[in-house]
Amino acid sequence: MPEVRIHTCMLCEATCGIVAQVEGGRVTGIRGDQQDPFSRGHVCPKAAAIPDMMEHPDRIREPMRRVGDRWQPVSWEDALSEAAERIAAIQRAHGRNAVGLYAGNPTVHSHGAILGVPLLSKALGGRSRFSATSVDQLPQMLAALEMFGHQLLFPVPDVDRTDFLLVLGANPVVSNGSLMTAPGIAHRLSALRARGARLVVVDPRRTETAEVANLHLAIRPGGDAALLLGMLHEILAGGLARPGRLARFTDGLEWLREIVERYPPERVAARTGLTPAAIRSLARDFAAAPTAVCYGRVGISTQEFGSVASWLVNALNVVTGNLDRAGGAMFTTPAADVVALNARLGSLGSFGRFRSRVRGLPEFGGELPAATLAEEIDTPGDGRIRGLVTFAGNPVLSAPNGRRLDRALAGLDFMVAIDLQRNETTRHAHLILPPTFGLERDHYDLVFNTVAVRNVARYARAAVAPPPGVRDDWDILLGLALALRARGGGGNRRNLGATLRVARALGPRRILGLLLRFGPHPLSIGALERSPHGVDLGPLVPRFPERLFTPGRRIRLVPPVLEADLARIDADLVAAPPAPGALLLIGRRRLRSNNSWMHGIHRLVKGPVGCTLQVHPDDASSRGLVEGSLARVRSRVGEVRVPVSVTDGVGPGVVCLPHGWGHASFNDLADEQRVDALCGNADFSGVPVTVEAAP
Ligand SMILES: Nc1nc2c(c(=O)[nH]1)N[C@H]1C(S)=C(S)[C@@H](COP(=O)(O)OP(=O)(O)OC[C@H]3O[C@@H](n4cnc5c(=O)[nH]c(N)nc54)[C@H](O)[C@@H]3O)O[C@H]1N2
Ligand SMILES: Nc1nc2c(c(=O)[nH]1)N[C@H]1C(S)=C(S)[C@@H](COP(=O)(O)OP(=O)(O)OC[C@H]3O[C@@H](n4cnc5c(=O)[nH]c(N)nc54)[C@H](O)[C@@H]3O)O[C@H]1N2
Ligand code: SF4
Ligand SMILES: [Mo]
Repeated sequence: MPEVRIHTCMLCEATCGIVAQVEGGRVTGIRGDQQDPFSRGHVCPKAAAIPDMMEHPDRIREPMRRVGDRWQPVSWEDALSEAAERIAAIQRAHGRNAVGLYAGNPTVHSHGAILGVPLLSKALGGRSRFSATSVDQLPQMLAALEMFGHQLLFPVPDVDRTDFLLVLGANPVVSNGSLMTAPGIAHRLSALRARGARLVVVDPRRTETAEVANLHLAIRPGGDAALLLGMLHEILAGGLARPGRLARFTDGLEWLREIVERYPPERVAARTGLTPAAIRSLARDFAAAPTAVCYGRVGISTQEFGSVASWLVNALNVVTGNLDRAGGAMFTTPAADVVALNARLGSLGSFGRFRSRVRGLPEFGGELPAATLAEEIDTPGDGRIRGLVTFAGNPVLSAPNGRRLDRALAGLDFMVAIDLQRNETTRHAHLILPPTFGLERDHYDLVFNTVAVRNVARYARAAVAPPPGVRDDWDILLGLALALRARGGGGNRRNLGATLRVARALGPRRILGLLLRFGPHPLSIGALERSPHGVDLGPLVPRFPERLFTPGRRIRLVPPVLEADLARIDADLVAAPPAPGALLLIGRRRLRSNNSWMHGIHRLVKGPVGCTLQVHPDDASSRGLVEGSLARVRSRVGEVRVPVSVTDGVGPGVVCLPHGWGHASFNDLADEQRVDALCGNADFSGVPVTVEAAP
């Protein structure tokens, strides 16, 4: 008899509730959970691929050791002690910074991993920490740290109640939302339109989200900071600012007005590719809406001016009175409050406490930018990275200049990867340690409940037993940390022994239980288990000024480091526009793929070719390219060959390629030297390329 088990999809930020059919210890089907108060039955095609991934023939089911290019199984005991031994030896000989750590995206999709990675990081010590943060939302964290005093205070667009949603550089209809956990976002956007609210999308490509919007504005890549300055000018110079109650605890309103005085729409328009009139009317419509929210994501974050753009998005919401109010950009009250926990542990965030060895890029939150990982490995000298741990990541496909990183990894003295598969990155490891996956483990969304459009909580128990040879990420991370400490790896660090002992005694379930018990809602894991479909804790409510972590609980509307970065915008505004015929490359996501790692699943990749270069008809014809023909795309750092798709969805001068594909990787073209110079976040938007018919 099939059993039915309730769980949560861990593949993207939407956190859809799922119902799994389990027969003979195997998951034989997945559907949306109609009784889930948050996701209400929504799922996308990826959910059905969870069991495919769990049962994939290429999945690694026991620890593997690489000898030359042969892989052989090894016991957990041998694997952990060998890994610790070799890491400790490198650190003894070359110092703590000689062993690096990269924590990839799925870290945030598992409470065991998000709690466990800091343990391994502490045991390794040193400064060579990297993660997906710096190829993603780092600028948005910097803006939150500087303006609100805490790097995790992400404003969430109140999509279900707003009268005007302005989307900059996000495509939630495909990505299913990011830093905005909103399962069934496409339905929520239709409901938004149906109630008469407006949706405006600013994006160089006419995206799937732009297709359902009232208005699409095709911006020139990297032009968002200029656009926002022009909009703020129109609002502040035009007397349209209405900060309301925010004025009581906001510093810098007058200062911002003086700053944006310098940026009338006529000055910034050319950089945006939009007309001054379009900028003015967008600003006026936004300011006039009863409630409105500007929401910016990957497209404004992974670009040259990501930090300034992220700051100005928040500033626009503040001056129009839309921050921290229903229908605007709000803050959650999560049941397990990791924002408050981090504050209590004294880690509000940090910026620029130290700099990277080779290029001098700044630290953020104890990490260095992933764009500098390859050069930190391949540049000789004191402090060079010689050993690496990767956790749930594939930076060869996800970080800029993947070719260089690929070569660098091949030169490491030792590498260990914690992952379920061999991929472009983990193939370089000497050891691969395989984790449980999918419905084989308990699940609670520690991270995504802090960015959800409603306050919700849901705890899922593992639905099936894992293959006997794998371990939970938590156990692997803690096990490696303990083994390292036993061998004196990393050197002496205060409290490490005590921290690891407490962590081992509690485990992730009891840590979560404590967070729930001392959180803002009276909840326990037991209570959540009695409501497996999830508990709705109500709509978001205003949290400021109490939730602010700045001195005196004030919003810093004009953080000095961000204001200083306007000098780069000023230079950019007078820079020569792209030469006629030049092409700028941007990225896209596809519904049936997930960053770098689900292309091995037949169910998802069958059908039309997904990895194509979108080219405008004019640019195609001037290069002799037609639909389906093979193009050679070249940048400063590399080249790929990829089939062409001719479409006016991209404007002339813009070409678009998805990232994460091994055979034609976007990041073989993305240049590791192109970063947001303020914080070192990768810049994937507007990579200069040449395109020609492949010989
Ligand atoms: N050009 C370009 N590059 C980009 C982006 C872009 O838009 N354009 N996007 C960037 C963004 S936003 C991100 S977040 C990064 C993501 O890039 P990465 O941080 O590299 O993450 P993924 O590509 O998702 O790789 C996930 C890996 O984790 C493994 N994995 C999956 N689940 C688990 C698990 O539960 N435990 C463990 N141990 N392993 C697991 C998978 O097998 C896979 O190998 O890419 C970035 N790179
Ligand atoms: N199906 C699927 N879902 C996913 C993922 C996936 O790989 N597949 N990845 C997950 C991850 S890790 C993340 S972080 C989220 C990301 O979620 P989103 O932020 O919604 O991601 P994208 O779809 O990459 O949207 C970024 C948009 O920015 C646009 N853009 C590029 N340059 C610029 C620019 O200079 N200015 C402006 N205004 N726009 C620009 C691009 O054309 C693109 O439409 O998605 C998550 N969900
Ligand atoms: S939208 Fe995201 S969370 Fe929902 S089923 Fe698809 S991948 Fe899973
Ligand atoms: Mo991401």
